Amino acid sequence: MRAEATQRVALVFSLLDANGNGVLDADDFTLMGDRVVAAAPQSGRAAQDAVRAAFARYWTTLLGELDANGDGEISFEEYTACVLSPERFDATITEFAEALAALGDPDGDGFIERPAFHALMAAIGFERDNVEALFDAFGPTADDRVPVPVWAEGIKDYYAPDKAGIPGDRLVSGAGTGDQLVTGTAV
Ligand SMILES: [Ca+2]
Ligand SMILES: [Ca+2]
Ligand SMILES: [Ca+2]
Repeated sequence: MRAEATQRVALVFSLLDANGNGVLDADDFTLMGDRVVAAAPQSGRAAQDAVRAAFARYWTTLLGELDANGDGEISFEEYTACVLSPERFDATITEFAEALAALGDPDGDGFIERPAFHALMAAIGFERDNVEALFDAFGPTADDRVPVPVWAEGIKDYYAPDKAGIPGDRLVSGAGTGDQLVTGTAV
C-alpha cells in the first residue's frame, strides 16, 4: 500500500470514530449520519434517509468484513484491510459516495456547489483549507460547481491502495502538494 493511501485511511478512521473511543462502533455511524444530515437542512427527507441508510450499511459492511477478532468493534489495524482488498467494499463505497453526493445536490441538477460541498465535508470533520483544496482539485466549472460523478469517483479513489497524487490527498492535513507531486509516480 502506498504511503499516501495509508495517510488517507488513517485520517478517515480518526474522523469516523465520531465518539472518540479509539475504535469504530455502531454509535459512530449514527452520530456521523446525524451530523451530515444536519449539515444539509435544505435536502429532502428521502436524501437524508438515504445517507443515514448508507452510513448504517457502511457500518454493517465493515463489521461483517473486517471484525477479525469478533469483538463487535473495528480497530485501526482491522480497518486498514478495507484498502488492501477494495473489491470487497466496492458496492458499499459506491452507495455511500452516491448517497453523500446526492445530499450535496438537493436541486438534483447533477452539480454540487462549493458551499454545499464544504458543509458536508466539514460535518464529517475534514479541515476547511483541505476541503477547499480538494474542491479546487476536482476542477470546478466556471460557476464553481463540481459534477456529482466527479465527487463520487473521488471518494472511490480515496480508498484505492495504489493511488497517489489524487485530489483526495488534499484532505490529508499537512500533506504539502509539492511533496505529493514529487513522491507520486502516476501522472
Ligand atoms: Ca468509536
Ligand atoms: Ca474487532
Ligand atoms: Ca445542484
